[in-house]
Amino acid sequence: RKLSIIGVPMDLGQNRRGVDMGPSAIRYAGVIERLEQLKYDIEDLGDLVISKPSEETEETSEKENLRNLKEVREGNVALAQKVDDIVQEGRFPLVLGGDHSIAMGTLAGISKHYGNLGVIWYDAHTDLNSGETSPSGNIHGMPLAASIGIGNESLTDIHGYQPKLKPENIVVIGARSVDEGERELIREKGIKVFSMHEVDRLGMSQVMQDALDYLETRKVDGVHLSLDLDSLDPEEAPGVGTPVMGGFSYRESHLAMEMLHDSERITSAEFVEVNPILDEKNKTASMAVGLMGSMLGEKLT
Ligand code: DIR
Ligand code: MN
Ligand code: MN
Ligand code: MN
Repeated sequence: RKLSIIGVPMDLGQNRRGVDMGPSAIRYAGVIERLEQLKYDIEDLGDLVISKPSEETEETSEKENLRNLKEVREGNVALAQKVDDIVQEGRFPLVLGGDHSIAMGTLAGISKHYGNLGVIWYDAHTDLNSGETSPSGNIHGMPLAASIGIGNESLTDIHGYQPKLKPENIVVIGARSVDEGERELIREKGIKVFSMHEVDRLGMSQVMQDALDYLETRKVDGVHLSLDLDSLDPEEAPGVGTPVMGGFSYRESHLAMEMLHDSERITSAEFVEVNPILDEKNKTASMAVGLMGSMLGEKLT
C-alpha cells in the first residue's frame, strides 16, 4: 500500500492567519510515524510553496468578492499537478491543509483519473458559495461550488478542465452553518446533505451507511474524503478558523472513519483547516492524525 503525503501551507482562502501552519502541526503530531505503523510505504513530498499576496490582489479581491484570487489559484494549480502525479504513480494522495480552498487543487488532480468520482465532504459548512453569494469573500467557502463548475473561471478551470464533480456524486456530512445562496444551490442541484439534524436522529452509523449506499447507487469509481476539522465540535477541536457549536464528537468521527476504511471505497483524502495558533496543545492536529489512522485501517485488535 503506497501513500504520498503533501502539505499545503495555504491561508489565503480566509482571513485568519495560522492555518498555513497546519501541515507543520500535523507532522509534529506524528502523522508519518502513525501511518508507518500501518505498514504503508510512505513518501513525504514536503510542503508546497505558497506565494504572498501582492498589492494588485487587494483590488480584485474587492471587485470580485474573491479574496486573494490570484494566489489561491496559483497554489491550487501547483497542487493539482502534484496530486495528478501521485495518482498517476498508483499511490494514495493524502493532502494536509491549509485552508479548505485547497480542495479545488486536490480534486482537479484526482478527478481526471476517474470517470465518475464521488466525494464525502465532512464539514460544518457546505462550501458552495461563489463570489456572487459569499457573505465573506473567502474562497475557502467556495471549493465545492468551484468543483461543480460554479463561480469565477480562474477557480473552476484549474488544471484545464471542468467540472471536476457531478453535483449528484457529492455527499455532505455534518453541515450546520449554511448560507442562503448555498441553500438555493443545494436545492437546485439536488446535492445530498446529511446535516447535524440527520446525525442526531439516525446516529452516525446509519448516516455513514446511507452515505456509502447513496454513492454506490451513483456507481462512483472512486471516493475522495475532504475532511474539514471544523466538522468536529469546537470543544474537542478548537484549533480551527470558523468554529460552529454543536459538532461531531471525537468518537463519532472515529466511527465514521472506521466505516469509511471498512467500505474499501476511499481512494484519496485531505484534512484541512487545522490552525495551531487557535489550538490548545496541538490537540486539533492530534485529532486529525487519529482520524487519518482510523480512515487508513488502524484497529485495536
Ligand atoms: C462561510 C464560512 N460559509 C463563508 N465557510 C467556511 O465564508 O463562505 N467553510 N468556514 O469551511
Ligand atoms: Mn470547509
Ligand atoms: Mn468548515
Ligand atoms: Mn475506534
